[in-house]
This record gives sequence, C-alpha cells and structure tokens, in this order.
Amino acid sequence: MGDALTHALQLRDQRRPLDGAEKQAVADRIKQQLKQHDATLVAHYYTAPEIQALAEETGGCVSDSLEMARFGSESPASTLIVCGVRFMGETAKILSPDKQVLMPELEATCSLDLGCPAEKFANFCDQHPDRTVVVYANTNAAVKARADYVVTSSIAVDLVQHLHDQGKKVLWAPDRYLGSYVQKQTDADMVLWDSSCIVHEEFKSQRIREMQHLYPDAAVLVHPESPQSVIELADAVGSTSQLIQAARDLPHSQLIVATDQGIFYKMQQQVPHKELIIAPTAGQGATCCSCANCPWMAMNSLDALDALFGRMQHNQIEVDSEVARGAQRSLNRMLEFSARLRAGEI
Ligand code: CIZ
Ligand code: SF4
Repeated sequence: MGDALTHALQLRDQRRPLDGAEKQAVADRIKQQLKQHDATLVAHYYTAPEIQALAEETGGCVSDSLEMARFGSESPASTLIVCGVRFMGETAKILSPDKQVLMPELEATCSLDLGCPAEKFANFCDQHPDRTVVVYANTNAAVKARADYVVTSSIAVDLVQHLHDQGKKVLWAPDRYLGSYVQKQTDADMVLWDSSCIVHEEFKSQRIREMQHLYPDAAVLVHPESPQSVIELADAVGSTSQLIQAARDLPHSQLIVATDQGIFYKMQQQVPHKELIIAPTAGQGATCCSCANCPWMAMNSLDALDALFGRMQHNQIEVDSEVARGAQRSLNRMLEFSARLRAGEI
C-alpha cells in the first residue's frame, strides 16, 4: 500500500486550491465536454463537494457504490465517468461492457482492495471449500470473480442473514471490522479476511467520547468499517446511504458523524437545519493519513476531471474478459438480491 498511499498524499498536498471564479470556469468547461462526449458523471458520496454538485447539475448520480453500479448500468449515456476509486470504475465497466468507462485518476485505489490480492485470496478460499464466499464491493475484479456474492455495506447484514438462515457458513473479505459487525448482527458462522479501511480505522472511541461530553445532545452516526469500540458508541450504524437516512430520521439536531467527510455535502442537503460535526480521528495534522477524508477519493479533483477530456484514451477502465465474466456473475447476484430486498421478497 505504501507507494499508492504516498502518491495520493503527495497529490493532495500539491493541489493548488481554486478560487470561486476559477472553479466556475472549470465546471462550465466540464459541462460542455460532458455534452460533447455523451458522458455522464457517476460520483461517490466521498468525493469533493464540487464534484458532487457537478454530477447533480448535469443529471449524473451521487450515491454509494451499489447505486453507482445500478445507475451506470441503466444510464443511456455511451460514456460513464466514474468519480470514485478504481473498484467502482471496474464494476461500471463489468456491468456495462459496451460503454466507455473513464476515471479522472486510474490510480485512485482503496486500502481494502490493496489489502486483498487475488492470488492470496484464492488460497484462502481454497482452505475453506465448504463456505459461501461473500466479498465487499471494495475489491478488485479478480477477487469478485472468485466470490459467490458481492455486497456493499448497505446490504451486507441482510445477505449474510439470508445465507445464515439457509444454514450456510460464510467466508468474508476483506474488511475485518465490517465483517465482525455483520457477524455480531447475524450470529452467522464466518471466517474473516484481515484488512481495513485507512480512513475509518482512524476513528478512536476515546476521542469520540470526549466529543460527546462537548455535545451531550448529539447523536453519533458510525460507518461499520470503523473499529468495534467506535461502533459501540453509535446511535446509528450503517452504510453511507443509511447514515444519510438516519440523519433525517433521528430527532437530534446535532450529529457527530464517523465516516468520510465527503458525505457532509449530501447529508447537509437532507438536514439543512442540523449541525453536522466531524468525528475526531487519531491523527493530528500532518501525521494523519486520512483525517476522515480518503486520499484516493480526493484524487477526483475538479482539475483532474477537467484534464481527463484531454487524455481520454489513457484513462479508460479495461477489465480482462474472463475475469469480467466471473465478476459479473457475483455482481449480478448482488443486484438481484438488492432488488428482491427492495421489493420486500426477502
Ligand atoms: O459502498 C460504498 O459506497 C462505500 C464504500 C461506503 C458505503 O457505506 O456506502
Ligand atoms: Fe477504501 Fe476507505 Fe477510501 Fe472507502 S474511504 S475508498 S473504504 S480507503
């Protein structure tokens, strides 16, 4: 992970902030290019506010990775520009092989993906042939190809519960915190791969408790990629879309939010009168890799998106066709399960 993380942090530190007029000029240019290339923006909640705003203004999507996958595959546009991290671009290409799929920075990766190399993962699966293999969406296509099911955090508990109810034992990868949260919720028999998200594992329960003393009336919202000790402090635990929903549903007017701060853009739209407070991380200034903002998500800057149109040939996502076939099978199972869940059939 070292080199990929150092590269992302260097880019983040070198970036010159644009002033308001510059931002507007760049955004206008991008809008024109999108039209010219029949392209739509598919952005994750963790990207910068100006990227999310642009996706909204141009009829694209701002969502979690499950919805990004669904939106991309249903979009009539011939080109998808995925503002997120690499596995999201791969998923878009696998589900829409005939579309051109581009990303502003192909090197935008994820510590969970890096922490689960396909070959090692295949060996792990070979050691547990009796288990149903469930992998988190934050994995590369070859890992997905080896899995029975892909899940996102918004359906992980439901899917594992469903498998457990059928008497199945589960092999889970790669996030150990999310895996052990799912295990506790479902009581399923699970073996866990040992990887984590560098952003969420920085949240520390002691510092959040201090925050609770400062804001005694605030509710705490936690993403389940966080350590168990942090999850235990939560008034609501859930995926990004579930946390946005919880922000609406909870009666509290102050919310301490333990997930990537990119989520504040959409969450604040939903609860304009509530005060959103970033949960503290362990890091201090320069010593912190994440500071509640994923350095790889941050590679999706307005500048990088603007520059993309000048080098479209170089920023295409391609996935080996055999790997793509395998991954498509487990991704389709995710989409089907999620559709049945939505329809109340499960
Ligand atoms: O699945 C996603 O979009 C991620 C990475 C987080 C979440 O909980 O939605
Ligand atoms: Fe991966 Fe964590 Fe970044 Fe999400 S926030 S892309 S899980 S490193």
